[in-house]
Amino acid sequence: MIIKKAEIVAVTVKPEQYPPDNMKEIAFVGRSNVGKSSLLNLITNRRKLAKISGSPGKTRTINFYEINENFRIVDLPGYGYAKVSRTVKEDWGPMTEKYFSTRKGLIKAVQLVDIRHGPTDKDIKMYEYLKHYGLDGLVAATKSDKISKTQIRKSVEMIREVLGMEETGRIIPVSALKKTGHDVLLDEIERALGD
Ligand SMILES: Nc1nc2c(ncn2[C@@H]2O[C@H](COP(=O)(O)OP(=O)(O)OP(=O)(O)O)[C@@H](O)[C@H]2O)c(=O)[nH]1
Ligand SMILES: [Mg+2]
Repeated sequence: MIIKKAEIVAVTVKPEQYPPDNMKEIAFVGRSNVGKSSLLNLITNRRKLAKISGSPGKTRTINFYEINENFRIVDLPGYGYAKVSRTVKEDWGPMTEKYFSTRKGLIKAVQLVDIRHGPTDKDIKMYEYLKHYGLDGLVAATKSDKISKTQIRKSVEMIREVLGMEETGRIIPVSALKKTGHDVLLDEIERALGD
């Protein structure tokens, strides 16, 4: 897939603000700071489409990006960051739950897991949650530039085991820094959109 056009169409905190439910959507989920916004910029080849920051918890809204006027990528707020205020943490559950439980166009999630640390308890819970909605099976293992090729292979196996992923599931190492893995991920997204 070649991304010719990518634009942000909505920054939302509640369903009334969502764009019309008339396109297929792919959600990006993962803990805060795992690299969701960076990966979005990488696959769309737009350096500043999604805001990136050194301070975790940057994305606190549900952001909708329209791709090729054909489908949307939805950047969800990161979970599991201890230092955000309690109100922000309390908002996370209901806000994302609303999206997952009501969105008809949502067909697949890309769950991001840090390749160095593997899945946290919250990542495992998230994977279960995605399974519940039939959205599981696609994981991007982020920041692959931080470890060696051998370690990448081991980590991918470990992530598969810890998440209890099925044979058909895919784990794709990606690096926003080295700009690798996004082509494979895009192929998988294209496949999901075509199914
Ligand atoms: N080395 C390396 N650093 C990365 C990579 N991807 C992201 N980062 C860094 O990780 C930090 C967080 O990246 P973001 O893309 O903002 O992460 P996020 O998941 O969107 O974070 P929230 O919006 O807080 O949920 C930034 O400092 C990025 O520069 C990568 O592939 N390699
Ligand atoms: Mg972000």
